[in-house]
Amino acid sequence: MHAEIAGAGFAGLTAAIALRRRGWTVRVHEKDPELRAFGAGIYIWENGLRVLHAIGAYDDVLRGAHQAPAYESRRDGEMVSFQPVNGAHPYCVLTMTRQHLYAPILASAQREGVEIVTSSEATAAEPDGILCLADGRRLKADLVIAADGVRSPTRDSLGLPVARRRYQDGIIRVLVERSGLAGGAWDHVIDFWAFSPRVLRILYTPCEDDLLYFAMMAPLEDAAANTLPLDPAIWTKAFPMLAPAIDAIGARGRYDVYETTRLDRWSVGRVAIVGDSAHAMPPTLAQGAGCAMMNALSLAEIVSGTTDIPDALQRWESRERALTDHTQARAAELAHTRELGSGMKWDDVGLRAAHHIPTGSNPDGFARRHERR
Ligand code: FAD
Ligand code: 5PR
Repeated sequence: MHAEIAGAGFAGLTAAIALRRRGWTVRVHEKDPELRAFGAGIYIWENGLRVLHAIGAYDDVLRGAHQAPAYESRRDGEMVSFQPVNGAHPYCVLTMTRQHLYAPILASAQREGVEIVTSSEATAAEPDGILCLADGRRLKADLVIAADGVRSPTRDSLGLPVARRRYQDGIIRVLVERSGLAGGAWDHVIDFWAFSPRVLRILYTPCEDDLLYFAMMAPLEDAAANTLPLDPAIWTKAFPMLAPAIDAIGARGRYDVYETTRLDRWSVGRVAIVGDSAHAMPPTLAQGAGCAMMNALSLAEIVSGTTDIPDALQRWESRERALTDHTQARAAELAHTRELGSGMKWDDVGLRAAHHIPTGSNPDGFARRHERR
């Protein structure tokens, strides 16, 4: 059995590795000339770690990723929630740069013999198992996977109705040196909110290699706070304790608005749509990549051992969709209400995905490692 995959992101590579491990030949097409993750930092909860374990990337991701002892939220200087995480605690979440997550997944794909073609842009897919490329070639496969992200041309070529949303709030994301913010509470994830005199937020995230990931949010109408290069005076006034790191940001940083998608169905014939191309969600629960990787692994598991691919793809969707829809809906609600400003809610409603055992993973083979760096 052979698969052609559009997109070498977290979803495309996860599907590729999982299919190879189940005996498929796999070719992945990446439109960019280079294989690397772009963007700043990322959170991976236990569900994502279980997928990484199932695709042979867990040990390398664990090594050097940050294991925060606690996740806290502070509003106008007051602590509004505090949750010990990692170690022996029921919640497990690692934080890292995106490249730290991407490199071991890519290395595993290469070890497994996944063929990856760079500067290879997919333009369309056809239900009987054809992937069309920008250079005019038409590649035939038993399974075609559209894993080409939120603006997926491969998905769009199928003519499915796509519900898209662009959110009001944008966010500046940046990696910055720790600049002395180390030890004690500085090793925690801290969601800093200021509501008065001005609404501003910095989600403070320690990563590996003594880097911090800052996600900096201001209301859209606050043009001064949303302009790059950012004005350190605005942010240090609200968060004076972060001044050493804010002052080190300089010209770095990227501004993005949240974009989301929702489909009526995740497959047409032999074409599966997976990851952000099917279900991009606001980052408020930090589950976009987690759900993308879970669904990619599950896809490989469910299509293996059958020859009726279209039927298997429908079974895949029936099995996985409810959890993804639930997570996407809750993430959207949090993005609307700014509820996180009153503290993260540590309940099963928001964190159901984090505790899910992904289809295709080995529930007994995965052991959380408790050692700290
Ligand atoms: P992508 O990562 O977008 O990968 C798609 C790939 O396809 C890319 O390599 C792209 O170059 C390639 N491509 C595009 N078009 C083509 C084409 N035509 N042909 C070939 N290749 C193509 N998730 C978490 O789990 N935890 C977090 O902490 C988290 N934080 C986030 C913070 C923000 C601000 C945002 C916006 C998102 C966050 N996410 C987080 C979500 C996460 O980034 C995405 O869900 C995840 O990257 C989706 O993976 P993907 O492989 O589906 O898509
Ligand atoms: N959580 C994470 C995150 O990166 C963001 C949010 C929540 C991990 C933004 O980037 O609330 O927007 C958020």
